[in-house]
Amino acid sequence: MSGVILSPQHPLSAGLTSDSRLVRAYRGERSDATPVWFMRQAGRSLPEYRDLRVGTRMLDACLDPAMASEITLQPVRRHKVDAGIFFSDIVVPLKLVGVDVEIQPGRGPVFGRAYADAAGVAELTAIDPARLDETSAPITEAVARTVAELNTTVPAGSVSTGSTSSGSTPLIGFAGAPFTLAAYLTEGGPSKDHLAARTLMHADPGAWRALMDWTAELTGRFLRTQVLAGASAAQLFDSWAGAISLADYETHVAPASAAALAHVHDLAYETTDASGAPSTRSVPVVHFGVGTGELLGAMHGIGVDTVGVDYRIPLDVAVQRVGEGVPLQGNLDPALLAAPWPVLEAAVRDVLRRGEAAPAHVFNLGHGVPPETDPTVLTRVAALVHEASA
Ligand code: 1CP
Repeated sequence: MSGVILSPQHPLSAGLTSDSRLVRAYRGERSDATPVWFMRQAGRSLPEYRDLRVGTRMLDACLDPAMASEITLQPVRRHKVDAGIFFSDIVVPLKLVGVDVEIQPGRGPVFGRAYADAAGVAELTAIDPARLDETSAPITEAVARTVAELNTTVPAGSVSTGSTSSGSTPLIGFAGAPFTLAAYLTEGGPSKDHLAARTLMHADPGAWRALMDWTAELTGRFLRTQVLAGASAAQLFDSWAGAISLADYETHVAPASAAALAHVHDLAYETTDASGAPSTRSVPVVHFGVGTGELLGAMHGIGVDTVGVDYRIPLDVAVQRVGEGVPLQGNLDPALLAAPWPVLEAAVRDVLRRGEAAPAHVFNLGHGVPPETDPTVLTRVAALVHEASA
């Protein structure tokens, strides 16, 4: 793909987010404090979210630009985190091209059927992923509204620690990686061990390849849409990649993840470097999965700037697996959010200390915020991260 320069109004091009703590960390620079955001920071842990969602189904909320935007902003205002993550779901692009999928409360994405064999895959891949470009207006609008709000009302570094960062809080766009989407598509819904996907990749490598190629094209377009509309970084969630071996990851998964990311790798913005000379930078990309200790090097190898680490591996060990010079994101065990404050505080400080082994660190959890989390604890953790790292 040939390079595309983001519009001058894009927050990265306009200089609003290019020197934010988050974007600087994603390019390997440390700033006045370690940036922090939480996976699943929007959602059920927030009473204001539960109020807003009453009577609206999950996917309807995702496709209502005003609602999706408001839900995205809620945790940014409340916790003073250094990024918003776009409120959506990894199955939204499937819904937008006409796949029969809903999100069942307490369960997750459920499909009208399972796409577990060649016939199922043929039916699915008969849909043209380019259809997304005709149906993605609610995504573009929700991102644009969110970014406009972040630019005007939620300045970056609005913390009490004497911040020197300026501009506005960046929005992170995200998409599901092909394997994680395939884990749902082949089962027809959530599963524990993702057996159907692991079977198909060996039982019918041709059908698997077709499924992965199609999914990469669709999810890559979804990610690109968010960046073009104003997201300042992109995160690819391969949440369930930890279910497979390194060999299977390299052969049957990594090429499709790389193909998905090709949809954003060509997007760039113009800026000036430290000496004032003009330079072009690409949009930062983060890659995360759960239980991926064995895969971290390979997950970095598909061409990402920052690797997200789950809570099973200390960050200083992750540095050795990913290779030095790579910024890391993570990795407080979400279970600790319910522990007594002294225990939690010690764990936060430990994560920060181990994160010093990387050139830059974005503090996060090792997976999503549990729905029953006390939101005041998250606010306190965000403040502690800023204070302790300043
Ligand atoms: O009604 C509800 O509140 C439904 C719960 C919910 C929410 C709030 C689901 C269903 N998705 C979401 C939003 C969502 N999904 C976000 C929001 C932004 C934020 O972080 O604040 C994000 C990033 C996702 C991405 C997502 N969806 C992933 C990857 C991230 C991860 O947590 O690993 C995955 C695996 C999904 C599938 C999914 N959607 C919903 C659920 C409960 C699940 C997991 C189901 C399972 O266990 O397999």
